[in-house]
Amino acid sequence: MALLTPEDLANMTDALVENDRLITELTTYSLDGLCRKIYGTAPAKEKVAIIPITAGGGIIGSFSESLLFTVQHFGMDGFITENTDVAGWYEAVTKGADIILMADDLAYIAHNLRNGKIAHNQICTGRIYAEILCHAKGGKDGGDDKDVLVLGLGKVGTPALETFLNEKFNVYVFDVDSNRVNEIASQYPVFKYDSEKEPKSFFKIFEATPCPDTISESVLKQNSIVSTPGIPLGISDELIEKYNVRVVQEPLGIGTLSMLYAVFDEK
Ligand code: NAI
Ligand code: PYL
Ligand code: MG
Repeated sequence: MALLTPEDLANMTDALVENDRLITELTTYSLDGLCRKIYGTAPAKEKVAIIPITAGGGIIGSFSESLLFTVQHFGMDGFITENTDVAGWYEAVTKGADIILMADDLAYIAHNLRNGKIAHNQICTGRIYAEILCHAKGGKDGGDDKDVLVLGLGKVGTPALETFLNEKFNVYVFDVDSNRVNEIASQYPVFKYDSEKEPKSFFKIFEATPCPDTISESVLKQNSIVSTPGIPLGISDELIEKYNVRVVQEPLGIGTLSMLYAVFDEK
């Protein structure tokens, strides 16, 4: 898994606020409103403990702080444990935490200690960025278009394409790894996207790769919407401007809110 850097998180607070505004404009739902709708859950004054984890590559500067910002920005009570790892877990539980957030290099999880629910960042991130596109309205621009392009078929892209299929989208897929494309096409009713044999442009594009410039001019329409957790951003500034592309992308908070709603109690 590609790991975040402190640089990726430098503008995270502004990005979360700006993306929430854009999501509301595109879907008519605020980010927490959309999470509430798709998971059917709601916060109930849970206390969220964030435990810094030193395993593997260790503490990422601003990681825990970005999680705390997300928790508090959406009106929840949270704290970062003073201790790390196992001592941090002990501290979290003895201070009355209801939900634990913690990440090592392989998994970033939310665990609700009261109801036992557990959520994985890659799954919840794929789901929420896909749901944003499913709920995006475009009127005459093509918001009701049921075609979507999914670029990157890894741990985030796969739950995204499952979300699109559940919402009855025609899902076109591409991955630089052709074995992965074949594997996905053998398991799901998707179309393999081939830019040379059958070029096609899309109003809705989902991207989850760790590479820049994965979104080429040929797949864009005027006013396309790109929903992408991928870091770095897969579309150039030049193409964003030329096609007036609306881009939903933020490094940590959107996926984190999705994880929290995945473990809250049903409303
Ligand atoms: P992964 O490694 O499981 O999957 C990435 C997929 O992209 C692979 O199948 C790979 O073959 C494919 N790929 C690589 N280069 C490509 C290219 N040029 N064109 C098409 N496909 C290409 O990674 P994962 O966990 O799915 O993460 C994807 C991205 O999302 C990473 O950049 C990760 O850091 C980011 N991420 C962001 C989050 C957020 O909240 N913004 C949360 C979780 C992950
Ligand atoms: C959570 C993400 C999204 C993209 N890549 C994943 C990543 O960077 N994982 C590593 C997180 C490690 C956190 C570190 C800390 O500060 O507690 N152990
Ligand atoms: Mg995110």
